[in-house]
Amino acid sequence: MRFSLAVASALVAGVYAADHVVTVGESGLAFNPTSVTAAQGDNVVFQFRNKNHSVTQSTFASPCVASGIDSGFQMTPPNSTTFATWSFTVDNASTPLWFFCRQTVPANHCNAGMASHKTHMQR
Ligand SMILES: *[C@@H]1O[C@H](CO)[C@@H](O)[C@H](O)[C@H]1NC(C)=O
Ligand SMILES: *[C@@H]1O[C@H](CO)[C@@H](O)[C@H](O)[C@H]1NC(C)=O
Ligand SMILES: *[C@@H]1O[C@H](CO)[C@@H](O)[C@H](O)[C@H]1NC(C)=O
Ligand SMILES: [Cu+2]
Repeated sequence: MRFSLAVASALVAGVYAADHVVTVGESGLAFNPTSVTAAQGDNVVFQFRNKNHSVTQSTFASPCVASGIDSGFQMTPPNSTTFATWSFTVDNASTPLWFFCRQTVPANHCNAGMASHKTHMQR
């Protein structure tokens, strides 16, 4: 499972920052949505919906290798109605940023990604 972030534009003074909510593990081994285009100053909020996942920064070249910020593992029991969240503020103009889940037990979640991260590349 993979996730990417692109920055569209700098935050304009006087415009409120937006929250972009991304669910993790809501339906299988996936981020939803799989990519977000945000402005600098916006927050990206990951909501851990089920099982034991992480949100871990990587690179385009090595999409399943940790490099950068990391949520740590977040365990959500079955049928939970409350969810742990982890967020960061988009403050770096050098995007896109790439993220994956580094869970490998019982299976490698990054390798189980539904789509190639290349399809989410900002054009
Ligand atoms: C979540 O997964 C990690 C890595 O596999 C493991 O170390 C940790 O114990 C797990 N947490 C729970 C609560 O099962
Ligand atoms: C979760 O909810 C489903 C549907 O109500 C139920 O069948 C299942 O036993 C529940 N699982 C747990 C661990 O409570
Ligand atoms: C942005 O860059 C700063 C300084 O290099 C770093 O501390 C921070 O973790 C970065 N944030 C993201 C979301 O990559
Ligand atoms: Cu995972």
